[in-house]
Amino acid sequence: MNKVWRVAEQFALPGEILAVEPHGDGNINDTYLVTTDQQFQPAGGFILQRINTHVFQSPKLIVANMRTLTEHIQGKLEHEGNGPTRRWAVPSILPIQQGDDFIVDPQGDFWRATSFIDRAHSYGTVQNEAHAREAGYALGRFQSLLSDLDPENLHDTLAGFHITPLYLLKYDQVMRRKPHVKDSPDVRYCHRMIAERRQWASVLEDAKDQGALQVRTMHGDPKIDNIMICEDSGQAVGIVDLDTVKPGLVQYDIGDCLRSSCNPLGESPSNWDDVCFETGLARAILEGYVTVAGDFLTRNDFAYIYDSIRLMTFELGLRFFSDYLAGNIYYKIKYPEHNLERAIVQFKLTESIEAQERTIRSIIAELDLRLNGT
Ligand code: GN1
Ligand code: MG
Repeated sequence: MNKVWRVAEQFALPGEILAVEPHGDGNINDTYLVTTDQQFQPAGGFILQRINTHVFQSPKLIVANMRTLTEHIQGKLEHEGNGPTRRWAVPSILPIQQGDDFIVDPQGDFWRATSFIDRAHSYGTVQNEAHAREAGYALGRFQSLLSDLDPENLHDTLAGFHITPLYLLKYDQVMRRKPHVKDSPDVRYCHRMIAERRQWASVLEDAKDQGALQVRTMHGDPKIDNIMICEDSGQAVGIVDLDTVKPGLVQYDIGDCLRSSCNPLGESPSNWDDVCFETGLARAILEGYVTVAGDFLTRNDFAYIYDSIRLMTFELGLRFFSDYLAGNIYYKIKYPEHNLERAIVQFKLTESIEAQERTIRSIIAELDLRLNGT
């Protein structure tokens, strides 16, 4: 019996474990799907994760945040009464037999389990416009359910997450250590992309400091892989991966969702010259988003959507590239140049967004007008 299986057995399960298999494609934590012989979970199984404590240094705070937000959402869903009739699910933390929320094994690894969303799965890339619309709906629905959860009630599980100027500082620090990477046109391209955009990279933080944007509760990682689609209806039924739910800007979420969902080739295509930001998909996502987010979005929120899409894409390129320079200590990699290639993909996507600024801004303006009038 392997180690993961032994950990899985410590959770409070009425049935026998049938299988423990690696699940998903996460870049940080190790994720397993545990299948049980009883239908105690609607899906007959649950998700078990080993939290990467190099990244999340206080994993107990993640579990505490998850409790806070699932209780908040469940409470709202129960009181919705005549509200949206669509199915919506939120993963909840599963207790261990001794009643605690997590396990620290003898090696010091931190494990937690969450319920599985039944009859639903996610996709690594966007499938079509209907899928994109559902992704937008999911983000709006999630944010709207959390729009009255005071961010002060949540811990900061990952300090500095999505604060782009801090990623620039990290990049500068790595560069000062003179990293041992081979010089190449690809590496020079990445340095140039960063140098040309660093003045602008504080755009969201400046808007926050000036009071134009307000800190709310965010998901932090609403990429297409984390959006669950119902197998029966094709509708979005939830967002998973709640580790980075914490105080932040809704713009980080909007930008991250669009950078991921409008790139049909995904984060690791073999030919990055074909990487393109599809504005038809962007329209579909934002249309789905505003059907549920219209209630809490301000005009300023709309004003910064274009910058947020461009910035979150650029930021992920900067984060991948800095990790490549630092010796690949943050993201899991499959081969030595993986983070460099991931960075180039995000930078190509950034250029594609910039080349279509006018079209993207006009989609946003049209939706703003539709919702808020002149
Ligand atoms: C990481 O581990 P995963 O795949 O859920 C990262 C996100 C990135 C994403 C890119 C905590 O998420 O910010 O957008 O990779 N999560 C963290 O695929 O850094
Ligand atoms: Mg994640």
